[in-house]
Amino acid sequence: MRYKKMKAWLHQCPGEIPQGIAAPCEMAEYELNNAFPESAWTIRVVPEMKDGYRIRQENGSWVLTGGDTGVLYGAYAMIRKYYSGQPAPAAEESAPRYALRMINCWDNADGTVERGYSGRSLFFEGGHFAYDSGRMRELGRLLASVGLNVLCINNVNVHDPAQLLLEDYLPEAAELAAILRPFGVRLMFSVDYSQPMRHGITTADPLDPAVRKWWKDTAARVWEAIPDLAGFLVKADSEGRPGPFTYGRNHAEGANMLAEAVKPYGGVVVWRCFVYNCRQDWRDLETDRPKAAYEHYAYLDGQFSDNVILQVKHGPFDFQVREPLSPLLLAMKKTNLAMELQLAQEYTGHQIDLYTMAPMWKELFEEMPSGNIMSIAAVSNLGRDENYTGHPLAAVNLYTFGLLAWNPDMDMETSVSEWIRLTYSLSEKDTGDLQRVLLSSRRIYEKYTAPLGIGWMVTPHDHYGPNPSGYEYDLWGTYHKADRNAVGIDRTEHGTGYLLQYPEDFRIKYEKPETCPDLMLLFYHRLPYTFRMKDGRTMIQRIYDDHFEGLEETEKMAAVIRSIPFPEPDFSCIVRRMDMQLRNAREWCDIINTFFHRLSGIDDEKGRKIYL
Ligand code: GCV
Repeated sequence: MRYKKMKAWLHQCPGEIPQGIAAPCEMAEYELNNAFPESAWTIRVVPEMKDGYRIRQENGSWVLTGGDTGVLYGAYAMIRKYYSGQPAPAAEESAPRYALRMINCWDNADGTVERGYSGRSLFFEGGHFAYDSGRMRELGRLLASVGLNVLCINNVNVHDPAQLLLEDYLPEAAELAAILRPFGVRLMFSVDYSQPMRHGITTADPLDPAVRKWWKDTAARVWEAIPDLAGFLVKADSEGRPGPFTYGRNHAEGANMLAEAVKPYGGVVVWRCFVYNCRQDWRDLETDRPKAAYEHYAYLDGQFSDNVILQVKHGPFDFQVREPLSPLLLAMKKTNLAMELQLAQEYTGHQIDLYTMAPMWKELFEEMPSGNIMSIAAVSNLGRDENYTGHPLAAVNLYTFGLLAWNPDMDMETSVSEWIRLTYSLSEKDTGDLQRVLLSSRRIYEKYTAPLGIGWMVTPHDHYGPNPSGYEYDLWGTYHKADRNAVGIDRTEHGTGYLLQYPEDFRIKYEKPETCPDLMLLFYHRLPYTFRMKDGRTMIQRIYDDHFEGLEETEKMAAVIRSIPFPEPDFSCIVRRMDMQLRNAREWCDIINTFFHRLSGIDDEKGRKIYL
C-alpha cells in the first residue's frame, strides 16, 4: 500500500491527480469537484485578476472568480480550510503580495542535493532526469496549494552536466514543465555564467558580441521549448563560480546582458547577491564579510534592467540562526529585489533538530517594509524521502513559507495550526501542544547553539554540531575572536563600520551595547564577559544560562513530542530524530559552556556542571 503521507498536508484530498489536465482552471475544477462532491461550483476566469481570486456564495452555490491561476489558488484556499476544519468563508478575496514565489532547489544532475537533508534529488539521478511523473504531479499540487509558483530545479552551483538543461536535456525539461503547468508552477534554471565558453567562445565577457549572441540564441531555443519558463537564476563571482568580475565588468553589466537575452520571452534574471571574499586571510583585520553584499551592489542601485531581480539572502552572512536583516534589503529602492530564505536546515539542525522558521521570518518583516522586495525565494528542503522533507515536521516550513510568500502579514500561529490540522488528526490538546513545540523550537535551538548573535560555532563544512573555533582561522571570514577577556566583533562606526550601511533609525537601535537587543549583542559588539546585560546578569552568565535552558527545554520538548500519537511511520521517525536532537543539544550546551569557561575562567553562578 502506498504511504498515505506521500501527499503530505494534502493527504485528505481524495484521489490521485490524473494525467491530461492541461490548465490551472481545469485543475481548480477537478480539485473542487473532488473535495466537495455535494456542492455546486461556478468558476469564472477573469485573466486580469492573475493570481488573485474571489469566492462568494450566490443562491446556494459557490462562485469562484479569479485569474487563470487565481482560480486554482482560490480552490486550494477552500480545500485547506475545509480539511483543517475551519468554517467555509461567506466570502473571501485574496491576491498575493509577490508575483514570484520561488523555490530554489540545490539539486545536482548526479542525484545529490547540496545541503539536502531529505534524501536524493526529486528530479535527477546519474547525470540525467529521473523523476516519477505521479510524484511530480503531487509536488505541483503541494506547491500550488500554498501559492508557490516558480520552481528552480537545479543547483545554483551548476555542476557538469546540469548545464545541459539549456541544451540536450531541454526536451525532457519541457516535459517536466508540462507536468507542472496545470498547477501554475513555472520552471526556472540555474545557469553557468561561463557556458558560452563550452561552445568555442574564448570568453564569457558580458560585453563581448559573441557572448551576447550566444545567450540570445540560447534564450530563443530555450523559450521555444518552454514558452513559460520563468527565467534564469545566477550565482556569479561567488564561491568560485564564474562571473563578470573576471572581465573587469560589474554585476549590472553582467546581469543586464542576460536580461536582454531573455526579455523578448518575458523571462527574468534572478541574480544572487551572495558575493564575498571566500578566501580571506584571518589575519586581515580590515575585511568584515557581512559588509560585502552592500559594497558590491548598493552603488549600482538603478542600473539594473527591469527584468533583473537581485536576490539577497535575508542576512549579511549566510542563513545563521540569528542574523540582522541584510542592509541591502533596505538600500536599493530603485532595483527589483527578492529576499532569499533557506528552508533546508543547513545551519539550523539538518532536519534532525526541530526548527520552525516562521518566527524568524516574522522578525525579518518587522525590520523591513514588505514593499521593499517584489519577490521572495526559499532554498528547498525537499528530497526523494517518502515524506519529502526528511523530518515529517519540517514540512511546516515549506507550508508556512508558501503562506508567507503570499502574504507576509500572515498569522504564524494560525498558519502552523492549519498545517498541523491538515497533516494529522490529533486531539485539541495534542494540536495545541504540537503548535507550541513548533513555535518555540527556533528559540530553543538558538539557546543551545551559538550565543547572542555570534553564529558560526558549527562543525566546519558539514554544519551540524558544535565546534566553537572550527572556522576561526579559516578563510571564510566568519570569526568571533573570543579571548580570555572578550568575544565578538565591533561592527559599529568605531569598529568595522558595518552598521553604517543601515539607515539611521536601524543604526540607533543597535549601535550602543547598553541598548542593543540582547540577542544581537555579539553580532554588533565586542564585549567583556563581565558586561552587564539589561537584566543585570553578566554576559557570560547569560551565555551559560541560555545553554543550560536550551538543553532543559529540549528535554521538555522531547517529552511532549513523545506523548503525541503521530501515526506511523511518522512517530518512529520523529522520535528517532528527537533522540538525535537531544544528543546534539547536550553536545552544544557542554562544549559551548566549557569553551567559554576555559577562556574566561569565570564560574557559573548557579554551580551547574561545566566540564573543565
Ligand atoms: C549552493 C553556502 C552553502 C553552500 C551554498 C552557498 C550559496 O555557502 O554552504 O552550500 O551553495 O551558501 O548560497 O550559494
